[in-house]
Amino acid sequence: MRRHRHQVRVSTLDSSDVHPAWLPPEALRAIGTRRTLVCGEGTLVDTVHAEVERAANRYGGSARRIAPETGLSPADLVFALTRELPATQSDDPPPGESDPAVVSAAIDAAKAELGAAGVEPLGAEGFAVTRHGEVTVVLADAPAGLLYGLFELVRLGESGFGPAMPARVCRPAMARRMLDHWDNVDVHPVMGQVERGYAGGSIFWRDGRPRRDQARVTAYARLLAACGINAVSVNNVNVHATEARLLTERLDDVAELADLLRPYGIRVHLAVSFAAPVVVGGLPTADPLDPAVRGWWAETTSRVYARIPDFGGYLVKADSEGQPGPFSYGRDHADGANLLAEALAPYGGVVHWRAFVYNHRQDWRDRSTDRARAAYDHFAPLDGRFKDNVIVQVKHGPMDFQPREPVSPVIAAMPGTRLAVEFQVTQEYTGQQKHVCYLAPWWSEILRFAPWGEPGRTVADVAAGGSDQAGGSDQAGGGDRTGGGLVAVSNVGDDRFWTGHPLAQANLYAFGRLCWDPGLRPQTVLDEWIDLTFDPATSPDPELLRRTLHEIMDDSWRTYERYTAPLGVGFMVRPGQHYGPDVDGYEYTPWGTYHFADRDGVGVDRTRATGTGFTGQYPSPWLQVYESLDHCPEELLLFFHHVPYTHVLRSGSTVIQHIYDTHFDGVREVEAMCRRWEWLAGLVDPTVHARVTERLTEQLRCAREWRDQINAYFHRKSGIPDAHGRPLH
Ligand code: GCW
Repeated sequence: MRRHRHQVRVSTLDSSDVHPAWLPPEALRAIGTRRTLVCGEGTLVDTVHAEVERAANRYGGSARRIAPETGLSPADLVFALTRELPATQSDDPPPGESDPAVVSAAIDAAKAELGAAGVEPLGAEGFAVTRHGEVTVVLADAPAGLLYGLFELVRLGESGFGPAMPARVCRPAMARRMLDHWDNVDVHPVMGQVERGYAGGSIFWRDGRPRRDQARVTAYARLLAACGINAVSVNNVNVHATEARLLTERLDDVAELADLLRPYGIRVHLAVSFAAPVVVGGLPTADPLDPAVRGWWAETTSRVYARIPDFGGYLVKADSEGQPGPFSYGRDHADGANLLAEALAPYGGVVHWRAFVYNHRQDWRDRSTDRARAAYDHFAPLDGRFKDNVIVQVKHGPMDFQPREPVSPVIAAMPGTRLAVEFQVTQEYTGQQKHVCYLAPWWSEILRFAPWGEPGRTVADVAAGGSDQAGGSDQAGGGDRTGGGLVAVSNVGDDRFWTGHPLAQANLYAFGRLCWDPGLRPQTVLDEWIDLTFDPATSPDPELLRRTLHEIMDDSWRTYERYTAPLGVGFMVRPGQHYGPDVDGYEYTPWGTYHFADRDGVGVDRTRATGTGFTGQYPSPWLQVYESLDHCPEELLLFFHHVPYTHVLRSGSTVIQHIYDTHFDGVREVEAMCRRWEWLAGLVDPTVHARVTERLTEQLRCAREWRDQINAYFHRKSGIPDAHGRPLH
């Protein structure tokens, strides 16, 4: 048998100045105290072994690597591949309760249990964890499953070794679970090293060069694997001159990152410029139908795969916010995406083609143009024309990662296309990692949304793909293709806490977990994160710690929503930086993000009857629900309707009074967060405590500013006083 014994580079990160996030050494304590056998071949099995060995060295257990034909030895934990189970040995076993025969019996029982339950095959990344006698067994069909099984055991801690441990079989809902870094190689004169980054510099790049902090990137890969991510795009979708060369002469820089991410099952993707044939290839055109252009992409892509055989594929932002695209050549986005897909297909690569295409130079005086319509108008007519390895990547909402938006109608409009849904873990419009804003409840709401009405296929089902036809409607489409999965913009930088705000780590963790299982409850995910990150078991008051973190974080997204733009109208942020209030900041600009407040009312009429017709992009029942003032969900009222300030909500309150009330409430909730956080002094790492305290101080200042500006603005516009006589300025 061929043996791979590469030295795996597992993190040597001991620099006490980088926070371990959800993988402090204690998270592996339960595993590290056990005797573990790891059976199997390949890089990812090497990683599992290295992880267990490191934990065993710290906590007194042992980690033995065995081949299927090697003899078993006494063990409490076994990792094995279903097709290469260690051979049973029963000749003359030494006595003892966990002798090799016991281990062997546990493996056999685990395998038999899988067979009886009819849960095989486990698939490329799935695994089973079972317990028989005194032995916990992790089985997988492929090495990646063992890696994810390891991290499942990390989450289980001691309970993974208890008599009551129920057998579990886990497979990811999404085949591709991806993070997009908006990291620049060169420091961009306006956007800096990381576009919309709120956690310092890039962990990959610095001042035009690779950063080469191997320990940091390895630690990152480990954290991502532990929450289930398996793909990373390493540069900004706005591809500038230097970054365009990552595809060609700077490919070695990408390969270095691929080498560091590979041991944790993460494939590298690259954002490329659609104009690459011109800007780096020296061709006169990037026309997707030009044979020389096709030849250039084929040749360039073959070089990429020669250097990085498991390269994931390309990510493209085309004809959007100044990025080049097929429109320059009179071609459409199917022509553009298929060009790259054709080059990637021989190697199994995919192209993520973003649907974020709109006119960012519109005339604000023109009330008929509606940015919310743009992605659907451009992409829905192209359904069925994309090659199989094109994934159209759609932002979850029709606008742009606002704290509240309806689900994008594109998600229901392209049954013949693989769709990926894009989230924003980086908090561009949700407090920029200065504000506590746990986003999992928001993402969970979106993933559970049924675009064709309930009961029926959900957004998560569309992203996962497959042949589930629960929607029952012809439009629900489906087929049996793998879906495009989930993608999110990363919130990580070179900050010592990774994410600037230490509590923003929970968003990164939660995104990975929801990709794996979109049905997880956000509070459960938060519990996992708290238990791993803060090790409440060693805290003097674990209950207070857990409860207080929940009180601060569970509802923090809704708190943020309360003190910012009201009732789904969006934006009202400072132009450019997107932080803090500026109610009219975008109102008379070309960006298409308006609220239309006047002395009588506020909101965007997107109805078919009297507005932009955007509601007509939804299938039933949402078309009717959103069209109707009576049925429209109130949190989206001003997204879909322009209403007078005196419009009465279902609560009985008027729109204007609702605006005042929610803004006072939101600030009160932030004040409560600040008090609660003080209780945790002494219960969490003092450096974490200090950083969060500093951020909360800013959050409170900013929330008050939002409250006062929004309330003053609407008071001045409407002339209507607060029913409770509070100061409106
Ligand atoms: O929300 C906008 C951001 C841009 C970003 C763009 C996009 C990378 O303000 O900074 O560009 O979205 O998603 O492409």
